[in-house]
Amino acid sequence: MVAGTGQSGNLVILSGAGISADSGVPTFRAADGLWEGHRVEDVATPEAFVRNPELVRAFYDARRAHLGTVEPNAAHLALAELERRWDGDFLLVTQNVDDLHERAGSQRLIHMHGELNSGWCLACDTRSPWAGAMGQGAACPSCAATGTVRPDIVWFGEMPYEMERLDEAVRNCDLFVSIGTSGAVYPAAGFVQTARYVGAHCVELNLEPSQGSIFFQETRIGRASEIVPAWVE
Ligand code: BV8
Repeated sequence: MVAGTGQSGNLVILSGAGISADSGVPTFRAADGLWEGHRVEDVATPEAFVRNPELVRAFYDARRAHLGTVEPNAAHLALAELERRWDGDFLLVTQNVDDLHERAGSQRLIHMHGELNSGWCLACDTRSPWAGAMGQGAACPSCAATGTVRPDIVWFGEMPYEMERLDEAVRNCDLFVSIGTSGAVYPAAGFVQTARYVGAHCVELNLEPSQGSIFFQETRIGRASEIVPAWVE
């Protein structure tokens, strides 16, 4: 039983890198925001892609390849179970670009920052499932053009996916739960303020207080793989 709120009402859950940490996926902070000496902000921007497409493709190729070596953890599985038995509206929005939520069975899921397992062809503007390396000018599965596919990732300065749907869900939620995020990146970090504004009960489950902790009526500190299943019970 979800502590204190039963199984109904409109629930929005926001997840960040911390929920995948116990599966062995590095968080941005754990990596000190660095990847092979590059600041994440320097490789996760459209400008970086124009400047050095092969470096940026390699950054995501490495992370996509790593996905094949990790599994969903108890936190991902607990959220999929909660979705199956929730009576009201349920939406899981993740900032993560890994596929661990869907592999755990989550269905009502939005990847607001895109997905490692997707490629976006700038020649035909088509998004396609993507496995393996994208570097060295791989061909677009739709139009066969080469060297035109970019990672289907929302970079800094780019508009996150499904913002209208996300804004609507947060404005109509009774319960807002944030899991494993530092609250460093907007607009995701601002969702809790909107939830508070509309009178939702806001819960934070994280390894440490986040930048937005003051907006939550309830904060539980611990590893997601331990405190998320306990909270879902
Ligand atoms: C936008 C994909 C507007 C990439 C990501 C200048 C120019 C343009 C925009 C801005 C600007 N200045 C500021 C902005 C806004 C900017 C922003 O917020 N910047 C920050 C740095 C200040 N935001 C944007 O640019 C966004 N777009 O604003 O567009 C716009 C408007 C109109 C038209 C066009 C555009 C887009 C942001 C999306 C960037 N892409 N991801 C990739 O993954 O490679 S963000 C990326 O970093 C992640 O997705 C995630 O969102 C963020 C990291 O956050 P977390 O997930 O929280 O991860 P982090 O490591 O920080 O924290 C992990 C937490 O887990 C910690 O608290 C830790 O304690 C905890 N933890 C660790 N282990 C565990 C644990 N918890 C539990 N259990 C554990 N075991």
